[in-house]
Amino acid sequence: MFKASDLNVYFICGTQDVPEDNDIQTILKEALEAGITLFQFREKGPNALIGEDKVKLAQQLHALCREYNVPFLVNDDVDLAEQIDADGIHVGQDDAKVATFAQRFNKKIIGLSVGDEEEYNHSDLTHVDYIGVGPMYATPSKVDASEPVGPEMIKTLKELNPSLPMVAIGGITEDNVGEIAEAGADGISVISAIARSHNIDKTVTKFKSYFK
Ligand code: TZP
Ligand code: MG
Repeated sequence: MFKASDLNVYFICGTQDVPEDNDIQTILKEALEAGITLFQFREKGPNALIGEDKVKLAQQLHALCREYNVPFLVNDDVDLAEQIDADGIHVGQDDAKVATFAQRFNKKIIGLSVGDEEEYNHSDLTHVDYIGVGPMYATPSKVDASEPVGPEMIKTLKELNPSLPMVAIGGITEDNVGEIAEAGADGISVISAIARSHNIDKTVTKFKSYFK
């Protein structure tokens, strides 16, 4: 069963996000040890794994998350999520429409990216468990990211729908997480702040302290 607190410290990662001297298994294990509350496998870009390699890595990371009782979500790839029996799926506005796969993900977690009020108003939230709102700030991790909307967007959307769980995304660091928490987000989702952290335990512990 999904709960809003699952969004507290939500780590997103794919092989493209990992520094050259590290690997995704090691980073995820450290993040899980430190207490992340949700993980999304987001394998994207020119060097992304595909086919069997992608399936194998997803299964391996899913198994690791299971050891820590942390839900494992797949970004975009509905077929992969179903094939490996992931705990859920996260899609963007330009990906498969939730209504087209919701039946296949009955009892699973479904997340949708929402950039602003207009996208919110045009989104069918019938089967959506949470929305990812952003980018909050400029991000180094998404080449086609739209203009930052800032923490104000969390406030705006929470006013429209106070009971819908919302996680902030995009350029969130230990230095600006306070503004996000203050705006009323249920949590933060980050790539680089954890994948590139020199002390994952310290970073995650700091993030967690804002969502108690
Ligand atoms: N969607 C909006 S911003 C973003 C995604 C996937 C990237 C977030 O990465 P980072 O490194 O935490 O800014
Ligand atoms: Mg997408």
